[in-house]
Amino acid sequence: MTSPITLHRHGDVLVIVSDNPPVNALGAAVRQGLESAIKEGVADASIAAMVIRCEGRTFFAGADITEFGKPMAEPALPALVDMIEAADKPVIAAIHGTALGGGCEVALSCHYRIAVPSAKLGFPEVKLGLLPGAGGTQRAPRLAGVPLALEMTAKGDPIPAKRALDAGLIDRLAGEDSLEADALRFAKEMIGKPLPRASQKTATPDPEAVAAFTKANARRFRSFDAPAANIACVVKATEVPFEEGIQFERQEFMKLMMGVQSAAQRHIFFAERKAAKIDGIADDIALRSIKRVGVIGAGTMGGGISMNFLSAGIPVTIVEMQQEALDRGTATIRKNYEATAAKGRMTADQVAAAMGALTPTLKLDDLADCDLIIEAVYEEMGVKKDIFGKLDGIAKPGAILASNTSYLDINEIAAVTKRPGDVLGMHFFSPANVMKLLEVVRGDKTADDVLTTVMALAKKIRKVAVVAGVCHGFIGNRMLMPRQVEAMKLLMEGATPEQIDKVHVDFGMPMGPFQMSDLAGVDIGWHRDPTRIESIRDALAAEKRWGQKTKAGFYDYDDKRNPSPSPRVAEIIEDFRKKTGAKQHEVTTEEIVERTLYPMVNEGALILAEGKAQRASDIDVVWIYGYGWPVYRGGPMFWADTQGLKKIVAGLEKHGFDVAPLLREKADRGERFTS
Ligand code: T1G
Repeated sequence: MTSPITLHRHGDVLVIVSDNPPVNALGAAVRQGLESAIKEGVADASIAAMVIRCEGRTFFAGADITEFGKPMAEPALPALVDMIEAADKPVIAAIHGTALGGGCEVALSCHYRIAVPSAKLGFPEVKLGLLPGAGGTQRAPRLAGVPLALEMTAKGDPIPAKRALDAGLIDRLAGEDSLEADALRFAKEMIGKPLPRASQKTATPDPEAVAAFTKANARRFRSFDAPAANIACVVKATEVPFEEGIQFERQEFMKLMMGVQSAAQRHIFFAERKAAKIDGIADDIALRSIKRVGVIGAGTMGGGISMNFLSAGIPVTIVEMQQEALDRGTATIRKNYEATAAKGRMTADQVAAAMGALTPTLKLDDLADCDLIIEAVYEEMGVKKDIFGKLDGIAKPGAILASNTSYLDINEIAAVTKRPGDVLGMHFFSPANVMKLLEVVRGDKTADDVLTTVMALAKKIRKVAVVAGVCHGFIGNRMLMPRQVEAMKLLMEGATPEQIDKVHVDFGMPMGPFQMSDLAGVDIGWHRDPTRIESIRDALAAEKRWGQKTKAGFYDYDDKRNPSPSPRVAEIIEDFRKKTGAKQHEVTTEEIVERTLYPMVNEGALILAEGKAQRASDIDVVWIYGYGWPVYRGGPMFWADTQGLKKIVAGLEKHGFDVAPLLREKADRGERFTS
């Protein structure tokens, strides 16, 4: 097999080139090629300097994550970077794209670094539950100081080349189109000069910065193991000699690598990318061109959906029935953009461009030139059928017709059109311009190119898309239902809303079932007859305890929407317990987990067996990006695997649930849902 590393002589400079698509990951072949190239360059007296660069879209984007958990082939990355730094002639890293993780560590081990202005450098390992394990935590603070090293390693966001230059992480900027030539020139200039080695510099202690950084990020880092380990390594770099710091880094890296959190976060890294693939459809299928999007409904969802496309530079025609609603909707879009601009995340020009690409109208006919039309109106099948019937006569041939419905039957909606192949669901999560998840609901007749076009468009509008089959609630909301049903039953049997919510928040969810209900609206799906009180929810709704929006739901809320347990809700629950004669008992945390989280896994197994999700990891992606399931637990199906499926089955049986056949089958065979 040919090596991904090739050597090119330019006079007395050896250029070492890596060509390992898609991101020049530092897999075994790359490491072996680099090792022999450096050895050759060092041994060859006619070589006076070396340049390391990469073909394709980026400099090394890190270690090859697919190699983790398997025996690591020699040379290991830490040894390789030490060898580069030990070279007795200048080695220059020529950086473009994103020098990330081990790629950034290779760069820091070089004597000099030159980058194009558009390049970025970063240590995203913490997002995989890890830390830079090849000297990054020791070299970065020596080159750029503790504050930037803390930010880069413990938060994991890349920095632009200019900031890296100002901080001393790189030495020069190259021309955007002359990286190799500029790197060669730089190399020749450095021949014969003393060799700067990051490991020989000193990292200056900065306890105030460490304390401030740790305090400022305490909430964000809550429950994660990796950020604290990154901070500890950076601090260690200021306290002990380099070699000792490296030992400490290695020890902390291995602890994280062997831990469940990193396995979970690496699982989600690949799961998110796998979700974009549709089994059985060729990768090279021609996509439809989406130049203009129509959105029907300028309410919260319609407005948020429109912003996704406007922010991606795709013009939107937004339709409402009443001028007042249309004006309110467009004003809300503008207000949201202006709020983003006020935070410095958009310029006034960008706001103007986005709003300039928005065409408000009262006429459905104005959607005739749209390539994709997304209906985001009232969640009622009759209303949706009426709209799709009209769209069938208005939309141009080839236009894709999508419904934002959160659980209704896409096949039924498609059936009112003469073009069911062009119809599918695009289920955005509120707030639609913020939440990353998009459930793409594939109807029985949805054409392959329609599906792949929408999946590709999802990436363009920076959504994480998951294909769902048609069923009540698709994937996420379908799994939410058993959780909510059981949570209500637990109230009847002695638990309180705050007790149940606390179990979920302690587990790592952003909120529990009742906090979520108050946020979404207790009255969602309520029959709206205050005289018909058949459940605790009916009783709350009848008293206009509709949640945060009425400052009362399962909790009472102050003006700042801070929740407090509600004596009135306790009374209502007590009344219902008495009325129904529900048997009371001491509800434990374990029971709450078994009766609210296990049934979700059970439902996930049914969804898989019915083919409503392509793979278990897709279900995990839905819950991470749609509901805030803690990424360090990897999603419901991965989490079930870590608990052991036998334990899940036993817990479900203990509480009288019907165990999904696929779940039982896997448990009996000692199998996992996720790899
Ligand atoms: N290893 C293996 N495969 C990788 C990979 C990696 N590091 N990065 C990306 N891929 C695959 C990815 O799965 C996808 O595959 C394809 O490349 C395109 O990726 C010792 C321990 C670089 C910003 O965490 O952030 O170094 O789906 O769709 O949107 O200290 O990929 O096509 O089959 O994401 O243009 C640290 C992770 C590793 C960087 C490009 N590095 N990658 O984004 O493409 S740990 C990272 C990214 C480490 C050392 C430590 C992004 C990207 P497929 P993509 P993109």
